[in-house]
This record gives sequence, structure tokens and C-alpha cells, in this order.
Amino acid sequence: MQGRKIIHIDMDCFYAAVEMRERPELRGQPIAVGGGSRRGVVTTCNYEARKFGIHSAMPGFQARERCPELVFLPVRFDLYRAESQRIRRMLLDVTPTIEPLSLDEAYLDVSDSDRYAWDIARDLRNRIRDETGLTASAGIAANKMLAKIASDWKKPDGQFAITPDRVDEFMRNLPVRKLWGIGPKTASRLHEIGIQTCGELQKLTESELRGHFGRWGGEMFYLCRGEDDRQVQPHRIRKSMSIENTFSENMTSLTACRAGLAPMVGELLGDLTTKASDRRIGGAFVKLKFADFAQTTCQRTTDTPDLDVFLELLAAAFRRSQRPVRLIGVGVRFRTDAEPDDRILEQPMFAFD
Ligand code: TTP
Ligand code: MG
Repeated sequence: MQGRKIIHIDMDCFYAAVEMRERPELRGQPIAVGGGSRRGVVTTCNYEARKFGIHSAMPGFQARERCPELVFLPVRFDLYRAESQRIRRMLLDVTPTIEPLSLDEAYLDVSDSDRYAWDIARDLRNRIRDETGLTASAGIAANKMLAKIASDWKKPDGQFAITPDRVDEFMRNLPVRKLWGIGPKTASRLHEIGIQTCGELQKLTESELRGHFGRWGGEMFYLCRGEDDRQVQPHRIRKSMSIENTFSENMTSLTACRAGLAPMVGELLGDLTTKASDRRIGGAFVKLKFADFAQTTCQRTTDTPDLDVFLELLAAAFRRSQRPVRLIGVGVRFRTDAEPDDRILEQPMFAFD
């Protein structure tokens, strides 16, 4: 394979797989992790449960309706985090150039290796299975976007490569929804203008795409051709920090929401001082999820978020809908070095050079 060699590794039904390993008597039964409490949501489920149409983020009551014999297990983050660290150490034995995306997912750049990326991925998956009893799937390609798409292709416990000579053919039929960064909103805007596949998207010029979607349209022009030059970033810097809380009773007034929000802000500000004191804050946001599961987010730029800032955002978000609220999220966005005012700060240094 020419150019870069990127592997995307994604564990199969990760939390559920860990739970099944811990409790072998559950193997073969449909299980969900999370979602067992009255208002909880399923974090993931095993493949037996997926046959019933159950999936991540589905409310537990709905999952139970679809599959009455479903076994609900409590979420045990500490266990999954420890497992994730073990797996991460195995990835680091392959290359230092790894970029974890979540507990169960990472990119590896193996361009410098003399070996085939295919063989590296296979050996790594075998090692993970032998040492943890868990299965992983892998995607292999010349860039991050294609590798990630490929790792879904032979799931579970499989691997798939998109070689450079097959990229055009592969992209032509790929639904736009599968493209990196295209969520349900952009996908439905594309469907409105008659575009379902990347092949159809390729017919638009770069300036037409910019006309529809701005700067992001310009990026789509390349992504829909299978081109993506983002590097695997070994030290991915977190972009935000947030806390969410689903309340046991819906809150119908702004006053009730304010009472729910205040302790969460205290917790968030505490986390910021203990875990992110080295970061500069660029903005704050409040997210509300309503009884009908619709959600809205209000945000503003600020470098000193305090309770008043969050209360103001809460009021704005609440006014948008006025429906009963089931979940509140509060968070901050960190500044990155790429942001314009940082560059201004850096200029004097160049002047002294
Ligand atoms: P995923 O890799 O998206 O899902 P998965 O590993 O469970 O299943 P798959 O075989 O399709 O890869 O997410 C990894 C873990 O992250 C998952 O085990 C649970 C957690 N998670 C949530 O808590 N909420 C979510 O909405 C999703 C998608 C995942
Ligand atoms: Mg996974």
C-alpha cells in the first residue's frame, strides 16, 4: 500500500463484552449495559440483543418492550477504563503513534513499519483476544476517515482494508451519512437536494458545496472522494469537559431547573480545578433534554464561567421549548492553540526572535 498506513481499532460491543467475560453464565443471552433504572438509557448491548433492534442511547423501557427477556446490567466504568488501559498498552507496543478516540477506539499510524498493515492488525487483534478475552475489529486504509469506515465493515471480530485502488469504487456507493462529521442534520439537508451517496455528492463542485455548507462544505468536497489528510495525533487534547444528569422526575419550571443545575456547576468547577487547571476556557454551554427526548444547547464565549453564566444559559435554553426537562448538561469548551486570539498572543514572541 502506498502513502500512509492507518489502522482503526474498535472493540466489539465493548462494555457488554467485558461484562460477558466477567459473567460467562450470561453468554448467549441478550444483555444491555445501563438502562435498568426507570429512566436510564442503554450504553451498549451485545449482538444477541441487537437482533431485537436494541442499540446504544435507547431508553431502557423501549429496550425492554422490544425484548422482555433482556438482562440489564449496571454500568461499571472503572472496569472498562482498566481494560481500556490494558489494550492501550498493547497498541503502544505496536507504535507510539496512537490516537485514542474513546475507551474502545483508537487510530494507529504504522506507515514506518516494514510489515503489511493487514498483518499488524491481525496480530494485534489476536493478542487482544488472547490476553483480555475480548474481540476487536480493525479497519485498514491510507487515511483516518477510510480506516474508521472500514473497521465497521466486518464487525464483529473481523478486519477490512480499503486499498488505494479500491477507494473510488468504495466511495461511489457509500451513503453520505457514513462520512466523518456528517450527522443526521447534514444528511437530511443533503437528501433534500437529492443526494444519498458520496458518488452523488462528488458531482457538486467545491464552490457549490461551500455555498450550501460554508467552510465545512469545502471539507466535504475532499472527504466524499475518500481524501483526508488529518494526522494521527498521539496527544489528542480534550476539547471540552461536561457533566450530565438525568433527573428522576421531570422538571416543569425554570426554578426547578435552576435548583437542579446549581450543584452540577459546583461539581464541574471542582473538576476543572483538579483535572484541567492547565487549560484555558473559551466558552460555556448548557444542554437540555426534554421529556420527548428533543434536545437543545445554548452556549456563549467566556473565559471565566461561573454560576451566573450557567444560569443565564439555562434560562435561554429553557425559553426555547418550555417543555418538561428530563436531563441537564453543563460544560465548558477549552481554547485550542489554533484559535485566533492565541495567535495574536504568540506574535510578540516572533518579534523577539
Ligand atoms: P461503540 O464502539 O460505539 O459501541 P460498542 O463497542 O458497544 O459496539 P460495536 O461492536 O458496534 O463497536 O462504543 C463503545 C462504548 O462506548 C460502548 O461499549 C458503550 C459506550 N457508549 C455509550 O456509553 N453511549 C453511546 O451512545 C455509545 C454509542 C457508546
Ligand atoms: Mg466499539
